[in-house]
Amino acid sequence: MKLTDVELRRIRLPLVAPFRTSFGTERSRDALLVRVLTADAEGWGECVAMIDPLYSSEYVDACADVLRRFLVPALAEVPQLNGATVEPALRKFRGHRMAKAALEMAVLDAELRQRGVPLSQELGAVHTSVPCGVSVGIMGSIGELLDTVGGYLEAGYVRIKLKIEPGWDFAPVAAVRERFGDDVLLQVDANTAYTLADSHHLAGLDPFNLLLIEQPLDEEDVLGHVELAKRISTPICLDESITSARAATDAITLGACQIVNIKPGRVGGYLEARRIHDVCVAHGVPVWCGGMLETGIGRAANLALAALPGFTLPGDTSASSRYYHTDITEPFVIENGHLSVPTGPGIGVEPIPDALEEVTTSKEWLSW
Ligand code: NPG
Repeated sequence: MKLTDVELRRIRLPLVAPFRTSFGTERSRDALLVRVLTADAEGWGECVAMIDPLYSSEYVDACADVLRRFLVPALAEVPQLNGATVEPALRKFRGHRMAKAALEMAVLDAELRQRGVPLSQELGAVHTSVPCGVSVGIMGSIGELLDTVGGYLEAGYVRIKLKIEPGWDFAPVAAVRERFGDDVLLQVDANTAYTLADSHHLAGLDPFNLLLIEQPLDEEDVLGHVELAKRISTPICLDESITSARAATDAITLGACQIVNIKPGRVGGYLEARRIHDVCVAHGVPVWCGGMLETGIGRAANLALAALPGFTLPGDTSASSRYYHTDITEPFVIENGHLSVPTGPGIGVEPIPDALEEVTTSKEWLSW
């Protein structure tokens, strides 16, 4: 394969409700889509970067810039292009994993469509459906939180993740346990909002039998997590800190985490995500698939990944209706607490042209 054309498309989808985390509030999803054309195939990728560099250093304008100026021109030089040759061709450019991941996803989609192979099969999936967890933002009141969690449980979600920050941690967890009982699979996500000095406070969550606490400390504070793990009994899961298979190996070996959240965008693509899965399986560390408020494009690919055997915990792969009134693909619908893994070639879904146009804010064909 060789690249013939690449389109960068910006879209904006309003969220069904604002989503507040310890680092900010998302009201709409301003995403970047990458569409690649080769002589025989078309492929789509979704970049998970947000509008501001608050979750990580990447942000959507910077991703578009690095794709336009460096990544796509470098890839256009590769004669034997396929999913596996993307990462080696882009390795000389430091960082920019979310931008690289979007481009790799589009090339992989094009390659697999041409070969007639579903992404799930290519990655080594063993399940045809995936259990759905849901991530619940920080709310204005406990009452609002309990109504929201109750609605998700009624809809069939099998695991609840509460976003926490100092001042919104113990009380929401206690309220959810009190209202919905000890059987609900419950976990919390701090998005780096605490320091090691909070370890005594975080130990206060131990009696609630949480599945895990996600990324309590700064992303670079790996040794802080090692120390925290000795002071609390809730298992620690890392998200922001795990940027590669090497970072995963180091964190696990040091004892910084007992569980890993895998987000393909954060680690540079689905192939590195699979390597992290393999590292975790080799160390007996459970993994689950995170989410970045993806449209149906990214969601389809995440479901393929989440169907691998090491994904033994429910992920943030929720139904389309949890995010958007209208998605740009056929919506993913929760059934008996699960979403079906797409079966078509490549990522197995395509944007619906009218729905895509409706939310498009800009489009650009690249030249090189
Ligand atoms: O369901 O896609 C989803 C969102 C899951 O909580 C979620 N994502 O830190 O993991 C995270 C968080 C996030 C949301 C990160 C928005 C960045 C932006």
